[in-house]
Amino acid sequence: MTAIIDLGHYLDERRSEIDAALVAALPRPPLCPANVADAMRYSVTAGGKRLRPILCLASAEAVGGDRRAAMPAACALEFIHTYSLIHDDLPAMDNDTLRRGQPTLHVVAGEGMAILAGDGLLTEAFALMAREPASVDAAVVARKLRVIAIVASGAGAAGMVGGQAIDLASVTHRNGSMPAPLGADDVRDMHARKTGALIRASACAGAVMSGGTDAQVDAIDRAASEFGLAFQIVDDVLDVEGASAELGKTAGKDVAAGKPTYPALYGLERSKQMARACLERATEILSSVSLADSRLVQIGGWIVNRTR
Ligand code: GRG
Repeated sequence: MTAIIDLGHYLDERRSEIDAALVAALPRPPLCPANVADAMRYSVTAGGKRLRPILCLASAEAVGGDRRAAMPAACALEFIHTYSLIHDDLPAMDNDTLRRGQPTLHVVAGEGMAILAGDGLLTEAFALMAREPASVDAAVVARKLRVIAIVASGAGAAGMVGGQAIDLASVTHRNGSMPAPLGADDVRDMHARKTGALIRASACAGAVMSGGTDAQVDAIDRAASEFGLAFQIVDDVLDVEGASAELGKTAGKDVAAGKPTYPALYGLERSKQMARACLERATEILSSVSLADSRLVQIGGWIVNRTR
């Protein structure tokens, strides 16, 4: 019980640090036009669990570093995540009208502005990581470059964008016909890219930026891969069991769209067991580098037990 209360307090504290840093990092006039600044701020400040930046900071702390060094990467990861949600909700993709409990950006600002706000957030993410923390120390510069490469591959065509491309092609062909359903391995690969890659990048970026050893970074990467899978399984379960009001997005959409989900492949109970098994594997991996007592394991528990 204490651990749960402690975790809640920890998450609230990190969330307020992150929220303040995100607002400070958003570009504003006269640097950029007010309309695109407003659109970016609308989606970034609409809420959200801040899972990716929290993971980034928790990894930095787990390896004994100063989490402030990881804050620019943490904000960059939330910018990238927010851009992906804005673009995913567009009529050309999932065509959704509710996100983070608010009307989606294209509903309030139009499709063109939503595309631009997403483009802006993606680009600003890399500008932020390149700029901050400002240092000429060769070790810090080398870590920043490594983090930029990690985030780029998590977000790019080998990662999130690639996963979204598989998802898009799994629903309808361009000629309107239905493609063959994805098998279990394809579903796993799609999710490992679409959701897992940015979660892995988040955890690794924090550990690298704070000077984690290669063994620590490797273990955190493998544990985060389990977290990513658990996150997706739980997301699919919540799509079936959750209510739109609590989720802040439209529940039941995956089933309605005939998407290949874990409950559809394995059933609800087996899916929940699979998510718990991911947490057990992640805990073992983190134990192997003496990180079982870090916040990371508790964050894994939060991912598996979340209700939104
Ligand atoms: C458009 C390139 C591009 C990629 C989109 C993230 C994504 C890829 C699509 C979102 C569709 C979706 C609902 C995926 C399931 C997992 C997921 C990323 C859920 C949303 O993340 P949360 O729950 O959201 O962390 P909050 O709002 O809490 O930050």
